[in-house]
Amino acid sequence: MSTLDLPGYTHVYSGKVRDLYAPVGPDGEVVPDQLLLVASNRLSAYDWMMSPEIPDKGAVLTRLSLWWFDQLSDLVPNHVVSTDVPEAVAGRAVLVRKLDMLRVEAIARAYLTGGGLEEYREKGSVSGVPLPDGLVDGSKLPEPVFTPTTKAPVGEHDLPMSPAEVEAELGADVAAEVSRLTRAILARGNEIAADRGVVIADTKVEFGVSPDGSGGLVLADEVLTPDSSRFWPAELWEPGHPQPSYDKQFVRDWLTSSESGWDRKAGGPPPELPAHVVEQTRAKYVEAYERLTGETF
Ligand code: Q0Z
Repeated sequence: MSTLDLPGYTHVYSGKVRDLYAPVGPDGEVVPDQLLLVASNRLSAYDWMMSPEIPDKGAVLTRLSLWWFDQLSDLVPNHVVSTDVPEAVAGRAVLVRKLDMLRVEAIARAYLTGGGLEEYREKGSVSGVPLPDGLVDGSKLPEPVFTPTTKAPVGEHDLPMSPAEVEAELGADVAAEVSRLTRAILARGNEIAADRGVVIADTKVEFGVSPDGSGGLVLADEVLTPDSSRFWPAELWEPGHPQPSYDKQFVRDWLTSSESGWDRKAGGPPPELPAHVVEQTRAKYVEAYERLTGETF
């Protein structure tokens, strides 16, 4: 994958769509308390990496995350140190405080869909929280629900965690704080997004703590982006069926159309995206950024 040669940094880890580097000091030693978080232009759909990449995706998501960190700064401190980064990743990388990350994926849902909908249909509840009768795919929940999962290794799928499992992992006090903050972040996100034509159905956030044990939870990683959340165009929101995805709908529609020639169930890789699908998808990321922030990308 794209392990870039960044002056002053060494590659440490790559996820599906982001890369982590460690700064190297003048003595050649790794700087132990910082990381460079680089957002790539890679896109996944149906659990496959698409080719070609989506121009500007990494920059749009990085700018959106930074904007959200500001909007959320009265709720929770964040890991951002600086946006002064190497030229090769300018605009799509952030220097951050290296934290001890909690081993829980902190997810909250404000609308019912996906795994939450499956549990509701079976049990009338989501993550053990009882919900009113009559909800359907896309229904707005009375209030955001905390639905944590395990952090599975790359390639594996995360599994739901019960409240008892989260408490065993974090302790009761930290578990309660993670739940409260995750729900508050999604509620604030939707307060802002509601005026701007975007619905944030659910989101995954990551928290860490200072390795020296001082201070409380710190919001890390990316926040309230289309990669970490389900964004829906508000004008198309209609409970009762699966909602179109803000960012990936053109890709999914093309991949599942006869035009692509792809047989998803045959198990082979998807074909190269045509230029018009790449351009429409780039435009959706930019549109989400511009709607939410009110700024031009
Ligand atoms: C984030 C991830 C990947 C990008 C570790 N502030 C932090 N301190 C310590 N660790 C992290 C952070 Cl954000 C951290 N991730 C997820 C994986 C590229 C982000 F490959 N993993």
